[in-house]
Amino acid sequence: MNDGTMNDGTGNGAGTSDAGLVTAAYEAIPLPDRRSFTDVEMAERAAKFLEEVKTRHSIRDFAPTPVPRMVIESCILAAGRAPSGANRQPWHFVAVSDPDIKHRIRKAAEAEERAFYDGKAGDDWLAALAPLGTDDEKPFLETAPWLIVIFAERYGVSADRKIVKNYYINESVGIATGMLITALHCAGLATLTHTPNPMRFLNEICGRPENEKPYMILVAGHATEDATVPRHAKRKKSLDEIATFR
Ligand code: IYR
Repeated sequence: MNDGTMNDGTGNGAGTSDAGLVTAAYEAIPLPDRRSFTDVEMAERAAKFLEEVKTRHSIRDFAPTPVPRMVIESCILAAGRAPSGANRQPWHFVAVSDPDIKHRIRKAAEAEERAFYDGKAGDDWLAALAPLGTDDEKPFLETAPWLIVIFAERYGVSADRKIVKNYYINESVGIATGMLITALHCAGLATLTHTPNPMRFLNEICGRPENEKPYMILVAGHATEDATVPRHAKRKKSLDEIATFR
């Protein structure tokens, strides 16, 4: 049975060990944490959050300044509150601060990126990336204090070693990743999403099983004093372009 340990924020129990997550029966409980705000309060809160996320910028110039593990733990727990298909929580986060592991990730990632920028990407893709100024050198993979390697659990394995299907895996892990980025930003950290495809090398380096597929590396830390961002990245679409109200 699910004894509630899934929800105590300890991060234990997902996937392989907690059969209750897979077999629990329906049981309704009163809505926890009910909150109610006036329309004015909601508008203020929404506007305040918008201002907060407007100050999020993907950066590539990371300072070596350490960041306490506790901060990363809270942000990962926040990501773990994301909704997921059948509440399977099909994600695993490997938070790397070890310089040797970061070095190995950098070397392997740069090998993939060299192939990408040397032709694998194709002309259209390289043209699309030109205004971002990216290349195959990824020093931030060693400079930044934390690399959070996000894995998508393609299927679970129950305590009795049976395969357990997961649902809407990409959607679920995408939402959790968005929440992680937002949590890190709200904590005061800068991030970069990095996808040195193919990323299978990350299983070996991070010691993750083959039922988990590397989804993304999220680089996290502080920006250097002279950090820059590409102007292109700050051209955000207007509300009219991204939304229709009917
Ligand atoms: N993974 C490569 C290429 C890259 C691809 C996209 I789409 C970007 O928005 C940025 C980079 C790299 O990290 O350089």
